[in-house]
Amino acid sequence: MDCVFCKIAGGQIKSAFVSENEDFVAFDDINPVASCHVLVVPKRHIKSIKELSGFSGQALKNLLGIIDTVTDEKGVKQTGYRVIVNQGSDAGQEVEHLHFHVIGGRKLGRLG
Ligand code: DGP
Repeated sequence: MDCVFCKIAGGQIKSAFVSENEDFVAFDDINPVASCHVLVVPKRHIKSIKELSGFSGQALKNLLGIIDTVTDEKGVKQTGYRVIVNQGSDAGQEVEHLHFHVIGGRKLGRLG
């Protein structure tokens, strides 16, 4: 499958991971909008947030756990951060492999 996030998660494209666990990898966004802009990506190819219902309880815990680790690593855990999923064309989703943007390190504007 020609999916850039599968290749990063699988190591075919070399990337420094901010964190990794059984189900997810986290790496810096190539086009950051803040000093902390990390993408949390499932290792398994999952197209969209609509498929998240197929995750086990442990995988969901691992999702929250890796977000917690990333925000700690990036020093935004106390100051605040935003977790965003762009779903579909109106939201501007570019990569069709589910990913959570973890953004922080500055005052963030209103959503919309
Ligand atoms: P979205 O619009 O939610 O689909 O955001 C996709 C994000 O993925 C965008 O902020 C740029 C990032 N991105 C795309 N290709 C690569 C890549 O090859 N490496 C990294 N690190 N980030 C990428």
